[in-house]
Amino acid sequence: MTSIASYTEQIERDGFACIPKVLDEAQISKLKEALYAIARGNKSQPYGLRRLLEKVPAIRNLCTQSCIRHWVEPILGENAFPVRGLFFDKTVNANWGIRWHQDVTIAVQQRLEAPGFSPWSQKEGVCHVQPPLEVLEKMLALRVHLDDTGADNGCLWVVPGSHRCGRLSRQQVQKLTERGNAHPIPRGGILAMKPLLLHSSRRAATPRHRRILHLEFATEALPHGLKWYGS
Ligand SMILES: O=C(O)CCC(=O)C(=O)O
Repeated sequence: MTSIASYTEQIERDGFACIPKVLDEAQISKLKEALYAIARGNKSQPYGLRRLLEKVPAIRNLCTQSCIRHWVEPILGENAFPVRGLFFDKTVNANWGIRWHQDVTIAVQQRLEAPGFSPWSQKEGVCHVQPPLEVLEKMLALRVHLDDTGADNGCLWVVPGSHRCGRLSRQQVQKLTERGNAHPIPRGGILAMKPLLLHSSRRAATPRHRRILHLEFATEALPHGLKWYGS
């Protein structure tokens, strides 16, 4: 059982924490059903989906439930709100790896020129931008695991404490990755992480489903008239 005191300490010190048992089998089945309902009509099952808060009411609803708020509010406070929902899977047909990186992009409703917000990009028709560090520092992501995720099927690798180093240069990233380690999470578990934590994931050696909901939370409105896309 993870205590809130040790959880908040870990998030502060390491930038992440693993919580093994959060959702039960019934919750997991409902979420999978809701996810695949929006993907029906696709020939193959999706390995990545965006805009989940808008497309899947069950996922927006999950963000309000006590099993999730329990891990969000001690870090961001009771005014925390979800701002982005993504889905990632790895399968035999979509066995991908992702290089070491920090999550430095947020989704907003509309492009407005604002100091410190740059560069801009579009993903699935939604405006994305890199905000100043202080915006990212006040965010938290919960990666909700719908399958057992181990070192053999593409679990997350992280560099503990790297979230405290600001935006990292390519050289810093290369040096820090020597300290990276893998974090298997069982089905129903959560890996909570700060966006600036250096992380990566490898192609699965034994490809099988590795379904993860990546839910991002913030706690403050954006400055200069910008608005979070998902709020
Ligand atoms: O789910 C993964 O394996 C990696 C996803 C990722 O790197 C990200 O969300 O930034």
